[in-house]
Amino acid sequence: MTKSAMITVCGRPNVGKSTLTNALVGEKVAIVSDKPQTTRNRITGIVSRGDTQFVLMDTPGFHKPRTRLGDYMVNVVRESVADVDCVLLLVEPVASVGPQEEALTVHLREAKVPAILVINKIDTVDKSRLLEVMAAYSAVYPFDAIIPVSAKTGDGLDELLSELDRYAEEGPHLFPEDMITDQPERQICAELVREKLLSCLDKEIPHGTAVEVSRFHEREDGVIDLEVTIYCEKDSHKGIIIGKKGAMLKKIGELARADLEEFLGAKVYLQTWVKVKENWRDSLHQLHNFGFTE
Ligand SMILES: Nc1nc2c(ncn2[C@@H]2O[C@H](COP(=O)(O)OP(=O)(O)OP(=O)(O)O)[C@@H](O)[C@H]2O)c(=O)[nH]1
Ligand SMILES: [Mg+2]
Repeated sequence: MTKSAMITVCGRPNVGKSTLTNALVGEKVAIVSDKPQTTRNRITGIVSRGDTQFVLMDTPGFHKPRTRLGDYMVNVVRESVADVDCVLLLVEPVASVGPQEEALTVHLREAKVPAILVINKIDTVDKSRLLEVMAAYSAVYPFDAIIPVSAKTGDGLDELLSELDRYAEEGPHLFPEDMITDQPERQICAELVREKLLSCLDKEIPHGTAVEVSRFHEREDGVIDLEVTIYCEKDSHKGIIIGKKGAMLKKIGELARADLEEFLGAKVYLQTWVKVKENWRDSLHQLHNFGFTE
């Protein structure tokens, strides 16, 4: 008999939700960076384990929004914690509950869903500190379980999956066995480019970028022609993204192309363009164009 479970991964920005999702899936379905607010949409990662299929939903980092894009992202989180079989609240291994976690527990209470506290990044702390972290969180919410993990090293992930098995219900699998995400190929390509913007650029600049695949064409010999447009918010940002004599854009393109070729399993001919769309993160019309609509 097959079983399945829908599981939402939520938590503050940068706590490792996408890293955990990728580690559980065993492949990269969500981009990762050391900057907060990397994920902007709900990303489905599918894990098939024995008879059970877990449909993981990676969500944007829960924060206090300052733009309409931020409003959208926070809404995605709110909607994603309702109507699932279990929610994972991912936290840093720190013995104090922050305002983001407080706010998320309010949503968990409202949604009346089972919730597991997942303490991530345990590779960065002494194990003896974990008891304090557990105590701090147990005081604010009655979690169904507490599981320390390291999404980076894989420590604790088997225990987590075994625990999640308890929330699976009998029924048909929602996705084919070999499927790992529901994102269209073009979107994954755009995200891979955005990941390089996040890793190569400083501070606010990558947060004001959006990436669109404007052309995806497979030649007869299998080479893929990919045209990608990078939107940014200011002329000055455009200059920085392009860099001196185009050096930065070249670096971003080279890094992205390597990932794109691996993902598509084909040789990629990549062309990148940079355009300015002022304040797009606050324009409902532009957000709609970039696919940030409910
Ligand atoms: N040491 C360590 N670093 C980790 C671990 N998990 C994630 N990281 C790092 O934490 C940073 C953020 O990881 P992400 O997976 O992008 O975090 P996120 O929660 O998805 O972030 P947003 O999408 O911005 O909300 C990256 O630099 C990861 O490499 C872990 O278990 N141990
Ligand atoms: Mg993420």
